[in-house]
Amino acid sequence: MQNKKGIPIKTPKDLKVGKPADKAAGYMAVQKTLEYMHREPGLVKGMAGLLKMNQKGGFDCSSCAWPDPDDHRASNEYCENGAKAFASESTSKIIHADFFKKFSIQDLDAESDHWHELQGRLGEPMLKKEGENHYSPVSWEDAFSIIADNLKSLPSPDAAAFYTSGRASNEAAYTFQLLTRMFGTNNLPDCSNMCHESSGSALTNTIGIGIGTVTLDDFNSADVILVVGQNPGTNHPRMLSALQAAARNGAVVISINPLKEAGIKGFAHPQEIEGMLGVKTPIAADHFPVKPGGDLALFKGVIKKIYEIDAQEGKSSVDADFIKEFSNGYEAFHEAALSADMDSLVLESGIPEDKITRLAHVIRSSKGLITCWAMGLTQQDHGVATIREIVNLHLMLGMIGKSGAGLCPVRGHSNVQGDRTMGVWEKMPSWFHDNLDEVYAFTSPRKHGYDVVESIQAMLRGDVKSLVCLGGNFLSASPDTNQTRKAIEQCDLTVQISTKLNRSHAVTGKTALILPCLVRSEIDGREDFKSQFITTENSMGVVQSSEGHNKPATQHLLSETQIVCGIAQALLPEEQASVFKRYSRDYNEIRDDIEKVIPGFDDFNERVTEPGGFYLPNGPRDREFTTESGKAEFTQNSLPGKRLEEGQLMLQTLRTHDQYNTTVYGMEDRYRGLYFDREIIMMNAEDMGERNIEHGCKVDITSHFKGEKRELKNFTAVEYDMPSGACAAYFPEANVLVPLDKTAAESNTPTSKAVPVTVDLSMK
Ligand SMILES: Nc1nc2c(c(=O)[nH]1)N[C@H]1C(S)=C(S)[C@@H](COP(=O)(O)OP(=O)(O)OC[C@H]3O[C@@H](n4cnc5c(=O)[nH]c(N)nc54)[C@H](O)[C@@H]3O)O[C@H]1N2
Ligand SMILES: Nc1nc2c(c(=O)[nH]1)N[C@H]1C(S)=C(S)[C@@H](COP(=O)(O)OP(=O)(O)OC[C@H]3O[C@@H](n4cnc5c(=O)[nH]c(N)nc54)[C@H](O)[C@@H]3O)O[C@H]1N2
Ligand code: SF4
Ligand SMILES: [Mo]
Repeated sequence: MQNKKGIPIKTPKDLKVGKPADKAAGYMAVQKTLEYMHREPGLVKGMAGLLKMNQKGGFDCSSCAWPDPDDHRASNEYCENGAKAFASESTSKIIHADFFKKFSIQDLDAESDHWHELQGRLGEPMLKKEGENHYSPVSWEDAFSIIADNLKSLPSPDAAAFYTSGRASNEAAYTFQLLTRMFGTNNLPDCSNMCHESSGSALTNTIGIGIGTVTLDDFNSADVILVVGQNPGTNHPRMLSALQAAARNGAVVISINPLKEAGIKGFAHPQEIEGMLGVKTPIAADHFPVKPGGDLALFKGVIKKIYEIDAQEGKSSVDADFIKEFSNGYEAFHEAALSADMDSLVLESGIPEDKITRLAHVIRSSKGLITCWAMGLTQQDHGVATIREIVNLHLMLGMIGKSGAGLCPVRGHSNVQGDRTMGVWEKMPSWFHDNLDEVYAFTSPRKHGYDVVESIQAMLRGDVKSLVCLGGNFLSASPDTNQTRKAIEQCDLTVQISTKLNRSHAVTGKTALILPCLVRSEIDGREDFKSQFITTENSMGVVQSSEGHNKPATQHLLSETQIVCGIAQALLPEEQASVFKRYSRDYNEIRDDIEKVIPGFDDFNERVTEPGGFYLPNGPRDREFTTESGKAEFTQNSLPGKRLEEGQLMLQTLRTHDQYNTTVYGMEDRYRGLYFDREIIMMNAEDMGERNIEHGCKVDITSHFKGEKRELKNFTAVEYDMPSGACAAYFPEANVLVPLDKTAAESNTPTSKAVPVTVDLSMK
């Protein structure tokens, strides 16, 4: 198959549906790794490069944020999807000026995300001038001064927004937020706003820190592990090794998810002989097919049942010592928990009472409980309340701050947690600003900035006119693609610091820049500049160094940090610019200043060169809770109530096994048995029957919010095992349906897992 420009693409439209896999990984994972290496960098370069991934002294996998083992590391410390990420970034295909001469931005926009991915690495800085439809080459110097001139001409610094995606290194993120604040705004939207913001909100207010409390080691001593609203087989594949080891040690792993995801059903370790032969370790001991958004009701049900069983058996499972010494608000929580109405909890969770009782028995007898979660919880209207209820469960049982127990929000991008630690947030606390002011002798702006949704709303109002993006794909990752497109096109300037082509290069402000950067596996150094390493922080708060060993894709590339420093030097007054000049010559200087501004980084440069890095302080691990009361807070969380009108289904938007967010590596969703089409909607058989929709039929999907309608036409309906009332389509194709203004309470996260829709047979 070829596209209209004669470029071969492999996007067969004919839908092939197979049987969902009953295990993850195994031999196919090895085969797929080899296929991707062959397609992109070539086998020799690819496999040699992989041996450096996640090794001490090597480079950190840029895909997900799952941690590496502290001590022993295998020589192949990666998974199929880590290998795909590496293959994608080390491809031998390069996009040069002739490519942009051939394709206008409209041509690029007409192509699929998969086609964008197949074109190769961005090779040199490119500029699209106002009124033109093509990009042409620009020097780095000119690019920096175009940005500086535009930003200086704005009516106020608050008319610019500075977006960060979670692959940026600590050094790049730190310099980026500093540049933004020295320029004079806190408009620092980031991908976290659309991701784990609900976890941050819930955890900060209850345990005093916005991140998880467990270490990888805790998985070895836990006896019950809940995996809630997460698909680790695809999105955090090596988490399955931790779950497999825990299961072999006798731990019970329980999945709570409307879908029975493959990795959780069984896992064949591709690097163990039995695994290669497909012998699987069953991981989930039990599966709870919760209704979409039914988790809050389920956890309330479990809590109520624990009290009931305690009363029946005359034996309390509550940790009274912990509650007394370390917590606040228990009595009110306890009273509210008892008064919850079990029938409504069963109805809202979709889980029968006897199953809730069974889950309560398992959790009640646990000596070490870990709860893991991801987007299935955070991207819900009541995501913050649900996570707070999980915190309640852990607090009442004293399951925090002891070996084998704790809270585990599993973070997305490889350095998304680090970027936040570095100050990429639109509302950093005042101590952070105080420290910045002291170290850099300036007055940082204190007014909170815009998050992602607020930035788009401000662009639509005309209040934000310039958007500078440190990585990511702002257009396709954001909700409501058509509104976001309009917002971006109204901007005067959009800047993308990127590695590979994506839709945000095709849908732009009047003037647009593509600034291509190095990837982590490449050497960041030149003849006049000693090669540098960078640092990252994983999902469990370990900070480590990462150094590339591969030759850069082209000689025109700069590192993210160099690019940020370049913009800062062109934009800021001399005294401030000189800081960035210093930083760009030696990243140790950046780390020395991070140490002064951010607690936990003492002797940063020294400690980070130790193999394996170091853990950041984490109060709750030692039962220190830095909330206002100084104690862990119990909360009361009410159920969301009715969320669907008659005839509506709840649509979730999720990832296939063959993509990294908006990067579509291939067209398969292997573990779900779905091949070769992304424009599909998975539905429950009964819901299809009621609508006279047969498997394979074309349907139109309409989302409903506050009387507004958003539509996607001609999607293919696929019968899939999930609770009635639920349906699923892929991110980013289905983002058109996600309303911009429908966000989670408190965190303002778009509710990408909770879109009320109607589905009808297509007319034509
Ligand atoms: N290979 C690969 N790895 C990745 C990514 C990628 O795209 N590709 N993305 C990275 C990023 S940024 C992130 S944030 C993570 C995302 O990791 P995940 O959160 O695992 O990603 P999703 O595909 O959004 O899957 C969400 C899961 O939640 C379930 N779910 C949906 N609604 C509900 C609900 O109401 N209740 C419950 N209990 N479950 C529900 C879905 O069925 C699905 O299994 O992965 C990271 N790692
Ligand atoms: N409907 C729906 N929408 C969602 C979600 C969902 O589940 N459903 N998930 C949300 C979540 S959890 C997230 S995190 C966001 C993701 O939002 P983003 O982080 O904005 O999106 P990505 O697809 O991860 O960004 C991919 C692009 O980043 C660039 N890139 C890759 N590596 C690097 C690098 O090392 N440096 C730099 N500078 N650039 C690089 C490449 O050009 C690539 O095209 O999407 C959110 N949107
Ligand atoms: S689990 Fe995540 S960090 Fe580890 S190799 Fe796989 S994709 Fe990379
Ligand atoms: Mo994410």
